[in-house]
Amino acid sequence: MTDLGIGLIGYAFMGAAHSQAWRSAPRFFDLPLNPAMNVLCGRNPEAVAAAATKLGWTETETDWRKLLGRDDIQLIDVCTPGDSHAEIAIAALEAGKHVLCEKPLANTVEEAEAMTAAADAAAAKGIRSMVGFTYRRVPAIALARQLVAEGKLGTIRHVRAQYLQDWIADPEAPLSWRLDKEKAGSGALGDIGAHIIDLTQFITGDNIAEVSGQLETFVKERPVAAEHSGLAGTAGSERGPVTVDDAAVFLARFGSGALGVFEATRFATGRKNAIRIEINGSLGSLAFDFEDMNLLHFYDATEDARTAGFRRILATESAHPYVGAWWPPGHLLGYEHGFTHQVVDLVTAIADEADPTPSFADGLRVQRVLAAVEASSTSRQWQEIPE
Ligand code: SOE
Repeated sequence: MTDLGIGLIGYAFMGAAHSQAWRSAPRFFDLPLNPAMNVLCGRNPEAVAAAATKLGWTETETDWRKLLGRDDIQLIDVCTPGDSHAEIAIAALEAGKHVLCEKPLANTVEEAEAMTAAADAAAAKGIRSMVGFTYRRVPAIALARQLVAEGKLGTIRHVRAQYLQDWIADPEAPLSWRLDKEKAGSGALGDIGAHIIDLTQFITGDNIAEVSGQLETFVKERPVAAEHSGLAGTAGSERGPVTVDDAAVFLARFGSGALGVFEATRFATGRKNAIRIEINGSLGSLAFDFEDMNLLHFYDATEDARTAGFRRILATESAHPYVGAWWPPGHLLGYEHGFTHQVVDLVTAIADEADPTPSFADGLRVQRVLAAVEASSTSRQWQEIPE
């Protein structure tokens, strides 16, 4: 089978998640190309070498530009903070490499536009790109999309979406790159709000047309982290400013007229990674919570009122999206499986010479919603999302 040589840039949380996906995808799914884990790239030579051994990469590089000239690399996987996404992804596409880029696509709309233009130019030459909104590939979420696309919910009226975490609720939790606007672009809004914007647009097949929102930074200074690698480092005695939002809330109106209520926060004490989505349509409703990610709740409003009620669907049957390649019914899947499914769909699209989704254009659409929420928070006015 033909190899698809992979060069992965970044080896912290996302680098590890993507590495396990590249490792596991060909072992559970029959892929049309063989992902070869050729090169892991990071700036610190010792640290990247140790990570490569642990995560299963053959070689390392310390300069990402070197990957672009290598004949054994056909795909660049970008797992760096947002401030380098545009530069790396555009250079890679121009060098003829397929690109998988972590979310949010970029730190600004301008960068996302330039990336989308580069992706379109590359697509004309058969070079593919995808943005890593992995939660689309949780089987229960993919099933939700199927049910909506089949018309089971009828006309969508309400979209309720929350992404709740609490990892910086403690004011003494140290600064990390995710709390630095230069590196991350925004805070809870772009890091986790971006996921629920993408998920609700994906499930409903509809785009957000306008928003009215508010951002808040509850803790404005924090201990400087000794090390800026993962979600948080080790606290030192020095303090520094938090330059991003801790929480974002917004109202939305979708193109179809459906109303949306969104909330993204890192201050929901007790909620670790609760992505909660509820959609109400004229014929029924769907509800999902990532902290119970194998379940999808479905209410069929056309059923006999005496016996109708929310049905708890355990999305672990081989008839459910992606599940057939894994375990028997009831043997649950986890966070990492979404990353594996992402790789499966990307590799399949490359082999089929098809454009994978979510595309950079989808990432740009999310970026425009993020920018509109920020603008609305400042102006205290509703903001339209340009098409
Ligand atoms: C940190 O808030 C984070 O890792 C996000 O960056 C991810 O996208 C999300 O999946 C989990 O939380």
